[in-house]
Amino acid sequence: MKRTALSVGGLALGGMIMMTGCGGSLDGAAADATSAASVSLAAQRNVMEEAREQNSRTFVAPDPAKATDYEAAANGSPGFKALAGATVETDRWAGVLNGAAYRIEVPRNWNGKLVMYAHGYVGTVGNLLVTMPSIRRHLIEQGYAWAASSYSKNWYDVRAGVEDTNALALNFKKIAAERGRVVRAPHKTYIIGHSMGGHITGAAIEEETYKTVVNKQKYDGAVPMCGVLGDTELFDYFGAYQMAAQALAGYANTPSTGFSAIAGSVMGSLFTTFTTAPTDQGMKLRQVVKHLTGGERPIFSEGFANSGLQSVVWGTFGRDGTVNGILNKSSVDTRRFVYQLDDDPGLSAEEQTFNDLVQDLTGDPDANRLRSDGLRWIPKVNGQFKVPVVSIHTLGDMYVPFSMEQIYRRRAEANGNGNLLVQRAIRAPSHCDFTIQEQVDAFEAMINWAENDVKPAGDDVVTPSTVADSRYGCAHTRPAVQGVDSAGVVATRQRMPACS
Ligand SMILES: [Ca+2]
Repeated sequence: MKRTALSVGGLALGGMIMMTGCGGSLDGAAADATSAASVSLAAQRNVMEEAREQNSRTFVAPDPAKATDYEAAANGSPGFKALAGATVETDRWAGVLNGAAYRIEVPRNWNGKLVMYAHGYVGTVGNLLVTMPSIRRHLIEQGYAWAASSYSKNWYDVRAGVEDTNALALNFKKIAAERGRVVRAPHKTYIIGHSMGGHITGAAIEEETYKTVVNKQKYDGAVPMCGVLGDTELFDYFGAYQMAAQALAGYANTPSTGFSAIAGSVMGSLFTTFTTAPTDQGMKLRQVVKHLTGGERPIFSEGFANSGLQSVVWGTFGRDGTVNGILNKSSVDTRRFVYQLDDDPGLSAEEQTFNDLVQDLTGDPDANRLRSDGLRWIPKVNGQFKVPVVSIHTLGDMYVPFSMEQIYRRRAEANGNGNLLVQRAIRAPSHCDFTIQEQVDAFEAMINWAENDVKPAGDDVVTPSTVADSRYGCAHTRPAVQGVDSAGVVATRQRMPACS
């Protein structure tokens, strides 16, 4: 057994995920990223609200002049270098807004539309990080301006991410003027993001967000990619996975927060090599995880065997349910899960026994309640939105699993908004490991829908027989291209089962 997972035991939501498309840091400085008037209002309201560990953490915005691609903008203010080989000229500005670093790029022949980019989780570190959109070349060559915030806080602070991204959008015209370029306000503003940034993207367009956020920004369309679209249900999944794993290894009654003491033994019981060679008990875990993550489907096998990403998932085990101090109490609730050891949706006697054996985790129903001082600590993706959404998700993602899309679908349908949501399954085995073309296709599909009322094609993510088809995901999966996509994505895609 390789004990690679043990070395990441201390990582937060996933630790440092530096995969294609999952940019840097995240978290934001929520309520304090605002106009003076709304700040003071928030401060007044804040008196009645409890504090939390995240509030006391401090963060450092990077100095734009120290970036490896630093280049002064035309008027001498901080900027960054042009994209190599870009066919259009742009203005590029870097700076700090309300404690969050940002980058903005505006083509000289700007089309009047702004795309906000929300990056993924950076980790439990103090240094903030700005990440540029993976489809930067496409955006600027099509005339779009883009802007990206580091957010003013790290950790899993979606509240800060939404506030700081909105604040940057609201300040776009003002920043341009300060840099010597007079622009009109964007006539369309869109939002796209990866992973935790997909959560931010989904949350940013929610009615509850418009009502409770301090920095109020409306969006005309959204593209969440590999997004945490089930919001806190992601942490329920981690909890269920852990409790099933330890039960299969003979530790059903060990407290969830006691995992570090049994981690090695659990892994040794379930794998001869983590996670590519499961034992008989490990094969049962594989079934459990398959159904927790979206059901029988192509690329699940490759995803389960992706030991690097699985190590990140196992690194979340043993937590106390507060998402590392984002909440004050645990929100994790596993009671609704039915653990499947086979592909029959019914419960066999063995499954019944197993479900009785696995410990339930029960969170505090108020752990992530509505607040009077702004967004919830973990903003919700309720499925209450009024703009077109095109989401993409890889089928083999064990970290932010495909089931997030199924949850989003059900929530949108429950609120009568299923007609505004198009989802696309991508045949890849990791987290956010999309090709550039898949991301460009999703973006253009959303734009054409928002602006020309042409609803794009998508995949049914909830019908089990459809999702289980061996060709599921072929419709929107696009080949990796050498020199365009990362070497890792190019290599990985060659190992995926062909669609033809
Ligand atoms: Ca069954």
